[in-house]
Parts: sequence; C-alpha cells; structure tokens
Amino acid sequence: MKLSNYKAWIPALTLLAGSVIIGCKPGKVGSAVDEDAAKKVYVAPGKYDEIYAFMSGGFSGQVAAYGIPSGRLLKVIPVFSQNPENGYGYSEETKPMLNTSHGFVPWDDSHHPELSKTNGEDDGRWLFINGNNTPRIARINLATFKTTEILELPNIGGNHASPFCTENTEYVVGNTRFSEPLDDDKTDNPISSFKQTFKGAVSFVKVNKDNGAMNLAFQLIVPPFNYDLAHAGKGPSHDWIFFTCYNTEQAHTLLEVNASQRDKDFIMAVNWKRAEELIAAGKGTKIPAKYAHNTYNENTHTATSVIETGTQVIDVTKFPGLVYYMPCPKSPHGVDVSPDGLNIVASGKLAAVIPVFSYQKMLNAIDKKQYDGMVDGNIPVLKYEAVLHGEVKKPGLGPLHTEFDNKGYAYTTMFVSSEVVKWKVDNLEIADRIPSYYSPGHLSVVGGDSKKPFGKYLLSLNKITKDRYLPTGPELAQACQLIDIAGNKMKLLLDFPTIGEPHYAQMIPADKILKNQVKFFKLDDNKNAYVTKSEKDTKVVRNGNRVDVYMTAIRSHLAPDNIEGIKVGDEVYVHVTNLEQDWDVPHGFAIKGANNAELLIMPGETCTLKWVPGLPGIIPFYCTDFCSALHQEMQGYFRVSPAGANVPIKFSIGENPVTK
Ligand code: RUQ
Ligand code: CUA
Repeated sequence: MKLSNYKAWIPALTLLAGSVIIGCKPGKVGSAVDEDAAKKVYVAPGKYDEIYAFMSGGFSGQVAAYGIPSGRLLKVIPVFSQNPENGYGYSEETKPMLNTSHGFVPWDDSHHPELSKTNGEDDGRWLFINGNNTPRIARINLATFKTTEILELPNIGGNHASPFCTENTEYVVGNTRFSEPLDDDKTDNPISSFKQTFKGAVSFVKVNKDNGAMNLAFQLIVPPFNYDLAHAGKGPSHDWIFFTCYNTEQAHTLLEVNASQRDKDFIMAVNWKRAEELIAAGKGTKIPAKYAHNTYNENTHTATSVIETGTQVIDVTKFPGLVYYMPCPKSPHGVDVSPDGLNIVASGKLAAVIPVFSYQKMLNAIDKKQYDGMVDGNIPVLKYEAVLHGEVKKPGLGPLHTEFDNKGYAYTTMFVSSEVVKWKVDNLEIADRIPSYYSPGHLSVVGGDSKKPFGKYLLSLNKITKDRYLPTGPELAQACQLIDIAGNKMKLLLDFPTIGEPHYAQMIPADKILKNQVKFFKLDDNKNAYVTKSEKDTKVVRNGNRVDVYMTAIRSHLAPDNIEGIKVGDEVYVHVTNLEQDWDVPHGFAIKGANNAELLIMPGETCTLKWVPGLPGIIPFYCTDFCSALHQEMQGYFRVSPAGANVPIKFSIGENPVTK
C-alpha cells in the first residue's frame, strides 16, 4: 500500500486550531471519522483522562500505561526487560528480578496484561502479565506502577495461555503453547517422539488475597497440544477455566500446514475447584522442578531471587471429572466468557463461524455422557451439537478475540477481513461492523472480560500499520485504534502509536487506580541495607577492593561530591538514597564510563550502581533528572588512582572555597 491517506491525522492537527473538520479523503473509509471525534478524544491541558489502558509491550517485554480517550503515553513499566531509563535490571536492587533457572534473562515477550479481580470485577490492585519465551508471570503493584514479583513456571514452553485470573484472583493460570517433555525427563528425546514423550502442563499460581504474593500451587499434566489462550468462568461457571487448543494433530514440523488438518480442534474445560480438592486430598504427585521466584520488597527497595524446587502435578487422565474437551472449529485462538458466565465464545482463526458454547449445556452433556470419543483413552470429548449455544454466522474472516460491553453485546476482531464485528450474545445476530486498520489481533473493552463491563471505549490492537503514520524507515510505528462503542454504531475516534507490539490491553476507570497511588516512599520506612537517612551519615568505606559509597541526593546536590582513594579495578557500589519526601522529585545518578545504566531514585528510595573503574583519572558523576533550578549544579567527581596507589579514602562536600 502506498502512502495515500496521510490526511488521516489532519483531525488531530485541527485540535490545535480549536476547530473540527472531517479528515476524510474521498473513497477512503480508513480516514473517515465522525465530526465530534476530535472533541471526544480531546482532554484539555491539566485534565486527567477517564480511563487507564495497560498495554503489553509485546516483544519489548514491558507494559505501558496510556490515558484514554487521549491515547497519551503515561509510563513504561519495566517488567521482563532491562530498562536503562530508570536502571531496572541494571541496579543491584533490581537485577534479581530477571533471574531464572537459566540465569539472568533480561528480555521476554509479554502478551497478556490481566487486572486482578474481586467478585469478577477489576479491582485495580495488581496487574499480571506473562513472559512467553522463558515462561514467567509477573505482578505489577498498581499503587507504585512497579513490578514487584516474577515467578518462573517449570515444565512448559511458551507461557502463552497466560496469565488469566479466576473470579476472585484465587489463582492466575497459565498453560503451555509449546508442549515439551517435563523438565525432570532427562532422556535425550528425539523430536519425533512428540506424541509419546511431550506433555502439556497447566500451571495454577495461588495469589495471596491480602498482598498478592504468588506461589505455584500445582500443575495439571495434559495431552501435548498447543494451548493458546484461556479465560476463567464467573458466576455460575466460577469453578471452571477454559483453554483453546490448536495443533490437536500433534504436529512438530511445518505447523502452518500440519496443524491445520482437522476441521475441529478443542476447547479444554478444566474444573479447577475439583483439581484444588484433589490436591487438598493429597492426590498430587511431587516431581522435581527448578524455577526462580523473584520478589521485590517495597521496604528494602530490594529484590531477592530464590530458586524453588519441586512442584505437585496431577495427571488428568487419572481423575475423571477434571477435564473435558469440546470440539471447536478450526485452530481456535481466543476463548472468552460472557459477563454472566453462561456463554463461552471461541474464535477459530480458520473458522467460518464463531461458535458460542453454553455452560449449562456443557454440564448437561457431561451429566448425560454425550461423548464423541476420548482423548488419551479417558478424557471425554463432548458432542459439539450438545454443548453449542449457537454459531455467529458470516462474522467475517479470521476471528481472533472477543470482549463484551454492558449492554449484552460482544465484539470480535477479524484479522483477515480487518474489522471489528459487534454481535448480540443472546440471539447471535450481527449488529454492526467497523473496519480497523489493519488486521486487528486483540481488542479491549473497558472491563470487557469482567463480570461488569464498563463499555464506552474499545481499543483495536492492530498487527499491521502500513500507511497510518508518518513513515519511520523499514519499521513503522505500532498501531492502535480507539473506537467509541457507547451508541448503536461503532465510531472510529483515534489512531495512536504504542511501544513494542500492543499485543493486548486491559482498561479500567481511572478512579479505581487513583485512590491507591503512592506519592513517595517514607524515608523512615526505608530498610535498604545501604540506606543513608541524612547527609551527616554519608560515608565511603573500603573493604579490600570493594568500596561502598553511601550517598544522598536532595535538591540540588549529591553528598559527598568529592571522593578520592578509589583505585582502578575496585568494585565500587554507589548506594544513593533520595532524601526528598515529596511527590515527583526523583533524582538520577550516572558515572562517566560506567558499563551500566543510570539510576533513577524515587523520593525515599535507595538504589545501587555497581561500577568497576578501568582507567585512572578524574571521573565526573551527576544527577540525570532535571529536578530543580540548580539541577545542572548537581554533580561531583571521583578521583581514580592507579591500581597499586596509596591514596587514602577521602570524601567531602562543600570544602572548596567559592571562587570570586
Ligand atoms: S494472542 S493476537 Cu499472543 Cu494474545 Cu491473540
Ligand atoms: Cu537531582 Cu537533577
């Protein structure tokens, strides 16, 4: 496609002029916006947005928070990737967050942000997100917008169907995309032994309801398919969680062809309550496993990484009533549960219809043993017709994901036909469709996977950008579109670019987040092992070739700011405590030539930069965050002497006479 509809952004420009026009090029639907679109996304200077959108950064490994409806980027929250902007994964305090059983892994591919839920509603406490590649689940504290816990998951490859919360966040659940032999299978298995030796594993991570702490409670060993996505039941279906599986062909090569053979794959329905009971009754088997569990303590401002061993597993083929398969056309991707918990919507990438399964009919079919064969000998496959509520006919091409509003409608993305389709859940009739540019993957409605959707806005998270923005070389900006769903007809409001790949997003009314905001950390509560609570306590301590610098930062100086006696090859740890006790006064810290990022220290926090000076000389350091009128004066010097030198440790501030 050539760059032909650059006028798409004209409406945004007209905002500046305070007037509104239709930014429409004749014949180009892609540029058509309603007359009042500009007004609807315009958030006046100094005003807050109504909604937070938490968007996964996809292959950036991060999460970003945006204001909706403006589409303004508010913050990038580092999760699985090092972030030099604030030293996450570079400072001594945060490095342990990225530890795994494979060692330090400073990147991942994050797909699904999931807000914690109470009674099936988003409660605004935590945001979970999966790391796909080296399987992990992270928890972000939404009071501080910091990642506070990362739990690795053993026995799986590709933590894609993850992390999905049960109705009260009893568990966050993840399932394997790439089935593989269990970690303790030490056989040198050939890949061709897929059907015999590969396994799937569903991980149930227990979440402490008071503090959010995660623990791997148990794993269910399931047949080796590719498990793609999940959603837990709610209300009547509270006890169940549903997964899509593709590659029920069990191919291990050229899946494009070989995993698209069967007309129907499966939805896997798991009764997690029953699994919990089996574990409580001692039916689990303990198997060896090794996985990292990393926790960031908000009082010490320090992360610790523990390698946990062992996990409890249940082989689902041994316990009837635990797992059922429902046939589902064809290579299903998303699976979504309606707000009342009664309908399960599956989106088959290659399917011509959207099947909607009835929870009640599923129970009846189980009751009456309406089976259509077994998987692995004794996992029942329920009859398609017996469990079907109905099919949405002619929805479009390439359905991927569905969310719901507060008026009984569902919205489904169509990847191939590039549109969002609105349909009524009770009669399965299509109510509206709107083009989306281009090829939407996920969509997000405010509260759209919860028991009480808020509605009003929908984000279409698009995979292909083409001509939507000014070109930026071979790689174009990532594309996201805001759609107004308040009325009968959907209306395109805004295009805005995002970080990484905007894989999925969850949106929540801002007041649920605002009320918990931490404005600064109390210095009195700072329990960091290297905290310095006042300037008079600053010091520099040598211990062999290790030097600890206890430094403070306050507008507008770092103390001490003249440090001598450092030698080439020393391991220098600079522990900087920000003494400020006020909102929005971070200080930064950087050292010339340090093979490291900067630190960005929040008020009341302590952060540590490790530096090994390689050359003798005078080395400046400074505050990197423009904190005050005299920010540019916030600087100092190290004197680095040759390795064998005899210069004693000496540190000071304010000893130099002011030059007249
Ligand atoms: S999947 S584009 Cu990684 Cu969420 Cu559907
Ligand atoms: Cu502190 Cu600039």
